[in-house]
Amino acid sequence: MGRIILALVAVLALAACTEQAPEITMQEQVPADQRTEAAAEGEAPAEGEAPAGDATWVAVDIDFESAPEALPAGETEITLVNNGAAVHNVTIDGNVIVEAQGGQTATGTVNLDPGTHEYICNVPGHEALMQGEITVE
Ligand SMILES: [Cu+2]
Repeated sequence: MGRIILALVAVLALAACTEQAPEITMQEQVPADQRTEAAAEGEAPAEGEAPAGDATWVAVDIDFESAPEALPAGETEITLVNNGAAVHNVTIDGNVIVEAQGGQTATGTVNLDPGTHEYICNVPGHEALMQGEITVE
């Protein structure tokens, strides 16, 4: 009889112990401001693209990919973006205004009267494909 009572006491004691087992709570949430994210960088215009509305010619081999259709009268700075490998230039009314080596960008200044002006690239062999007109007002 004495052994049974001892055994019962032992079982009760065990049960009491397991009821007091500590609770373990995992807290793995990371605050939003501590998450690692790639730093946002300012977006520069893609290289080789003409800014909209600018007096910019974009040359390739062998063509003017884009060119302004109109320019203001008076002194204007123009930009030649040369995305080709060959040298190209912008020649307006027979005057070379700006020339850029392959892969380069250059600027030049022109003073235009109102009216229609012809532009070409006067590098030998280019004019047939690299020419157009701009309206100056
Ligand atoms: Cu050219």
